[in-house]
Amino acid sequence: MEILPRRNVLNRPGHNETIRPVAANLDRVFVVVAAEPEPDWLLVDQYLAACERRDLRAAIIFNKVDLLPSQAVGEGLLADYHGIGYDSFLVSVRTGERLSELRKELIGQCSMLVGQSGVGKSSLTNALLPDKQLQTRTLSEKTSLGRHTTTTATLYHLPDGGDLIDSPGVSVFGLAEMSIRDLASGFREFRPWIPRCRFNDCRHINDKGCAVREAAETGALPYARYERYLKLIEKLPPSQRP
Ligand SMILES: Nc1nc2c(ncn2[C@@H]2O[C@H](COP(=O)(O)OP(=O)(O)OP(=O)(O)O)[C@@H](O)[C@H]2O)c(=O)[nH]1
Ligand SMILES: [Mg+2]
Ligand SMILES: [Zn+2]
Repeated sequence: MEILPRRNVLNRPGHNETIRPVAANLDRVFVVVAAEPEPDWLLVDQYLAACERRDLRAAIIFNKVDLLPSQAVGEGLLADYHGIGYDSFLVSVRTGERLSELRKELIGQCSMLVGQSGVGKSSLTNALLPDKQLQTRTLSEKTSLGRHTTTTATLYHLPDGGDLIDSPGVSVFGLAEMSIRDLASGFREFRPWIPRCRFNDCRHINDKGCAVREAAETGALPYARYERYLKLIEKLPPSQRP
């Protein structure tokens, strides 16, 4: 039997500091947010950086647009991400809005849904796989914060070809093995500026002559993303933060 090389592997920390593969040969990761619960943009940026680090294509799904006053509100919330080149899909599982567009994107690809609990990853998977009925939960049942209804990543074959992985999201994508340098290049809009920093080992925090910080301060980069970069640095384990 031939063992094909893995194109990319997503890891998460296992027990005893081991690293366990989550999914191999992924074509695209969809970071799912929703009108409810309120999007955790720090988490979104963490997922996106983890994808960039592994050369994984990423896109954003904004679910539950039926709960928004208008589509424009959703577009506005994603403006920074559009500006830096991430594709996005504003959908509603409840009304079926724009689901066919998403369905087309998934054909022949291996895609994975990640995102905080309750955004509707399993609901989306159900909607895209008519014969499956995965367990989803109602928001009123949301008593234990941080607990996921879906507990393991599971791969499903799509009817039109391709695979879809539903995941418990949060636990899958950590900052495992990321250095400050990885994190900075995981913010794709920083990349053109990084070589212009005065020092090679610039951390883009308070470093002298930092081009990234200056670009954020003058509005050449989305400032909110830069602020979240600073917050994510603080979340790195001390050993990854020399
Ligand atoms: N209003 C509205 N509610 C939705 C929509 N999609 C899903 N929901 C509801 O959101 C709740 C959570 O959905 P799930 O699919 O379980 O969320 P999940 O992302 O899989 O959550 P975990 O498995 O815990 O990570 C359920 O009550 C769904 O009915 C939508 O488009 N609009
Ligand atoms: Mg789920
Ligand atoms: Zn810098």
